[in-house]
Amino acid sequence: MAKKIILDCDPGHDDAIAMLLAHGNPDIELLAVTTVVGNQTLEKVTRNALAVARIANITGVPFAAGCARPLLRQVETAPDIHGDSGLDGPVLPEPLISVDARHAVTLIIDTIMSHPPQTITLVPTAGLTNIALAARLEPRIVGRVKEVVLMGGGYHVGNWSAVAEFNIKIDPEAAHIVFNEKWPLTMVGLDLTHQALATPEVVEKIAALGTKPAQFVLELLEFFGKMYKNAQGFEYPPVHDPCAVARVIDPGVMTVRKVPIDIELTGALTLGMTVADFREPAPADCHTQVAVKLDHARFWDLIVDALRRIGDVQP
Ligand SMILES: [Ca+2]
Repeated sequence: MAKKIILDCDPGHDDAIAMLLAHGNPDIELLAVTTVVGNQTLEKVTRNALAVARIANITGVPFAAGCARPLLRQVETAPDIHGDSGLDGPVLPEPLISVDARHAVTLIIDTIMSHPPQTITLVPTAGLTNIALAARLEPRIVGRVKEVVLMGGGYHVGNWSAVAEFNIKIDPEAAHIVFNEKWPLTMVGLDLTHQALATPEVVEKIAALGTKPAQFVLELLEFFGKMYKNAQGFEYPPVHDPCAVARVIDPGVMTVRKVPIDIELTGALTLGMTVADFREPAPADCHTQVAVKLDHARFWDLIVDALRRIGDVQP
């Protein structure tokens, strides 16, 4: 039976690839795509999500726009990585679908409450504003979702400060809510995603597909790679967000460790740090785990396979 997910995202180059993986993989049923301010403004990332839907011919899936700002903090976006549009590089088509009338938080709650318990996995790949508000507005979702598998954080490394990762740092209070709710939570952080590099070998495999969606991914990776080299000195770009989707599809694609994790809210230098406690043994009631080691070949095979199945879409 396909695994049902809600993808909460801020496309974003790697979010776009996460969408394609979720859509193209036969073991995933994409129930909803929700957007939140992050890599760019809410308006831009929502438009990008709808454009990606057209590129991959994603139909029958509701898309909803969520929060336009973090709970407490001012909006911070990442044009140095994702450009002015949030998805610079490829020419984006005009979307063919429009957003659901509901707020993303309402759509998330409605979707979880209308399905049997323990059947839906939440996959956030952006700031956690929508997810935090959903948990506060309808606390029953916490016991109802199967698990949360999110891209964010890093237990040994940051990218938006020395110790904090972008998705957590832009809305640390929301992250604090999400990490402290008692749902099973897997953090797919930078420690893992920095292993998901789009190497020339990977790019070659995607190019060999010769389809329009594959060409779209190549153009995303080209821009993303250039920005990552300039902004953070990466030889090849780390493709973060699809790692969380891949974990849901094939848990064996990465190894994890069960460790308590909390979010730093008061540190003068460490705001937004995901503090993971690796002391043994982990407490019996520990509900969080971190991804540690990626099987690089197995991960990229999933992406290539999803693109192959999507095929050559005629938008
Ligand atoms: Ca993202």
